[in-house]
Amino acid sequence: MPKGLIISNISNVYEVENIENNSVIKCIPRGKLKKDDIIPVVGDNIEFEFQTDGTGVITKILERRSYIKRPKMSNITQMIFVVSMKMPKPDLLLLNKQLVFAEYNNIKSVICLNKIDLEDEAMIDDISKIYEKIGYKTIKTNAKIGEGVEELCKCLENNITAFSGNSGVGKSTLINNIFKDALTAEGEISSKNKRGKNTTTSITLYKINEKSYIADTPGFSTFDIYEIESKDLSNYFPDLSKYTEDCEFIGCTHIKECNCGVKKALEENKINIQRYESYCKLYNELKERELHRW
Ligand SMILES: Nc1nc2c(ncn2[C@@H]2O[C@H](COP(=O)(O)OP(=O)(O)OP(=O)(O)O)[C@@H](O)[C@H]2O)c(=O)[nH]1
Ligand SMILES: [Mg+2]
Ligand SMILES: [Zn+2]
Repeated sequence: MPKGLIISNISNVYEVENIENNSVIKCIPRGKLKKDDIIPVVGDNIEFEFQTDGTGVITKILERRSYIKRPKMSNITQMIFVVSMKMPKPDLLLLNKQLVFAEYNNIKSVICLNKIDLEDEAMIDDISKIYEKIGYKTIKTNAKIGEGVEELCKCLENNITAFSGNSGVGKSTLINNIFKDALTAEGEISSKNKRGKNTTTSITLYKINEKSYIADTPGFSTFDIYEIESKDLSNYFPDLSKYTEDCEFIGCTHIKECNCGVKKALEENKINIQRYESYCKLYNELKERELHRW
């Protein structure tokens, strides 16, 4: 049975890259798949059967390494969180939420600070340092002229990478630049990956080389971390979780308790205040939802 990778999906039609020869086949899922409630998504490795008209039928979804619900995608190994330095201004609460999401889903994070041409270097460095200190890789880019794109390309190797960030931060511009880079090296990608300038509305995987793909995804504004229980949230803030063993109370929320290791570290400037505030805000959001569940 031929094997393939789902690279795009519009309603019931899936574009599948045939592993054997890289050709792209339009497929529909076999009816049975739906009854079992396993619906194929972009990123799925699948088995398919050819039909007489050259299209295919998806017969099996192979085991997923990771699965995210919104946007629906599987097997992502890395996320690049694009933050615009200006227009729109940096949304660090969203970034922190996205980093939690990636930690929770076991996906590697890279932070891309874009539109560096529009902001002071010192301001950009401040943000970069906060996240580098926690252990996140940050890359500074000016997508408009391709500055920093080479560094970005390096971390794409052997990954299925999804780009995420608010509308207008520059995801599509970055991805177009990455393809310009790949294009000069390999020439043929262009026609397969014709891309418009418009706001992205569906998920598509673009192939960079044999083992590397990138996904341009529509606005992730509804970034969903509600599966996480409030009591576990600090586990996904590596800069906070370092200090939770110093908390006096078991089940310390690090918000109101005294003798809290996290709050002590905050007072000693070992934790960035903006990160801590995001933690509190997200904690309260999760707690609120938990209360309304009953
Ligand atoms: N000055 C400057 N402008 C940029 C930069 N990167 C992107 N832009 C501009 O910002 C605007 C939005 O860029 P897009 O790449 O469409 O943003 P996007 O993140 O794909 O947006 P959505 O598809 O709506 O989610 C465009 O007008 C780009 O030309 C940059 O580094 N510097
Ligand atoms: Mg876009
Ligand atoms: Zn605590």
